Amino acid sequence: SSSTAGHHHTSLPSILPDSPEYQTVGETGKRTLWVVFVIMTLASAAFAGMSWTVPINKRIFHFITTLITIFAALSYFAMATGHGVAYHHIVVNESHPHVPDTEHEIYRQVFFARYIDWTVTTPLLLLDLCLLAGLNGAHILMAIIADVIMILTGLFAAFGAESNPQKWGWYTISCIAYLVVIWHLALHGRAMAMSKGGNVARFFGALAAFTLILWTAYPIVWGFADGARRVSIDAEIMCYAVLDVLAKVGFGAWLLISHATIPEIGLELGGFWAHG
Ligand code: RET
Repeated sequence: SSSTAGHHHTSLPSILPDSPEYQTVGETGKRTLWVVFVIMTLASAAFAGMSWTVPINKRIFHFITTLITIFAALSYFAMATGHGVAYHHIVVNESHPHVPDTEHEIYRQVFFARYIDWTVTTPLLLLDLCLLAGLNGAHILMAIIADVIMILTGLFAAFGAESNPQKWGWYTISCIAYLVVIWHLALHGRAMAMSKGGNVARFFGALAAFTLILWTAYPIVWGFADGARRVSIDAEIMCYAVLDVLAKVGFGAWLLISHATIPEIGLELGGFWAHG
């Protein structure tokens, strides 16, 4: 048998169905989840600490950015301790020459805690970028709603069947929603940031490009891991770990350090956030 869980039935006649294959987290994956939990916790403390160096009416980016790593720490704690994970049952039809087709069953772990995390943190990341650009409420709301649709349809794709359009249909819908998000950032966000000119325009361009490259890696990793099942659970965990640390901690550190050195950032936000 090609099954990884087949050690107990090697002597059974082949007329019996193949036993299911389990694709689950290993030691490396678990250790990676714990490491990222620690990184997110330390980053949350550091970002919160940085907020005390500026007056409260200038802390909106510190507030949003600290929340992003706090939510990530919660999500990684859940996953490291075995919460927020479910088995996705996949039935694959296999055809063989000379003998009847067989059905191969796979149970692959899906860490749905990620999608809960992303539903909250990707809108907050977008909010950071939109406020930096000085985008109006209407465009911010549209970008965030498209983003939430992207994540939730991605969650449905992760549990989608492969015998009908479910999985790749939801994936396609999610990618279209992602294009709507990019549209708002690249078109409206960029135009608003450019109209501010100078340091803010330059910094928005760099941070948005960094975001665009990192975010685009997520659907690619998903395609090889959840999608085509060519990547093990542990490798999937490691890919997302690197991306999450860069997209949340790298992004946040860059934003908050620049906030301290570029005085024009967030100059007009006082009225909305806090007076003083
Ligand atoms: C999925 C799969 C379906 C297609 C698309 C996806 C996009 C996900 C993105 C996630 C970004 C996550 C971040 C997390 C925190 O740091 C859901 C993977 C388009 C863009 C930035």
